[in-house]
Amino acid sequence: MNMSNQEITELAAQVDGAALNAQAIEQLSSLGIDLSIEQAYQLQSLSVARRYSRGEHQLGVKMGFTSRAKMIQMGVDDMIWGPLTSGMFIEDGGEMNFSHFIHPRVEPEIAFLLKRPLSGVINLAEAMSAVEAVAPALEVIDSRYNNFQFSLQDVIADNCSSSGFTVGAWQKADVDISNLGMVLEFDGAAVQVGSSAAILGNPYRSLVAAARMAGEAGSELTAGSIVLAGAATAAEALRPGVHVRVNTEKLGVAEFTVSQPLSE
Ligand code: OOG
Ligand code: MG
Repeated sequence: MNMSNQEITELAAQVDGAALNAQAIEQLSSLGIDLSIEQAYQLQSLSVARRYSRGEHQLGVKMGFTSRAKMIQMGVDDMIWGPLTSGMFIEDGGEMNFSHFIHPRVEPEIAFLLKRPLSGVINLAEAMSAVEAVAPALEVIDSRYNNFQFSLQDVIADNCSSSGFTVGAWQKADVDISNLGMVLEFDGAAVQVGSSAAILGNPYRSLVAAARMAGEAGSELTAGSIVLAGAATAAEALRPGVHVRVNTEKLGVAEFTVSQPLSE
């Protein structure tokens, strides 16, 4: 679609405003805005730049739609990626403020901590050798669009629904993480059960893909940054007061509690 930079900048302000005010907006695609994938990423960068101008900084990146469970749940079948910022960080064992979200969901993930930068086409062994540590993780996604529905371009423009994440204790990267049981619990009861193998057959493949996407975007995954590999199961809707925990075989747990209504 023929769109000026100014139009894309204005859309970025709208998507960012929806996140900031926890107020859903109409899907861009249903407003007749037909973005290319490239324009959608341009919009994403401009919207995240607004977060940086408010004092947030980048902590890493997240991959999305790296499992069939997620692709099927959302009706999308391409991998996506976007930045994770300091404003999204939820301390392990801490509280997530429900009032800052629209219709948040949570999903079980694996996090990587990089000790070396990565960019471009790499193999599995190269990805593994760049990892300092791995951890069980939770991602909170909160689409800024009505009814949590979107096209591929819509969700890319909305920074891949990124809105929160928690990382459990870092573990040495020498654990074989290709097929670990992962249980997502609400108040101690399992709500999603899966395996890390659901993430592209091995979560390290997600890191390979993230490096490729960084290369294509002319950027890199930096040393010291976090990469979330993508959810192993479908996401679960959050509600006030619930205690959320992921228990991952060999890696342990990551957890947070959702605030009660009206708490600030
Ligand atoms: C988009 C984000 C997808 C994942 O782990 O697959 C994602 C969404 O489902 O709203 O984070
Ligand atoms: Mg995710």
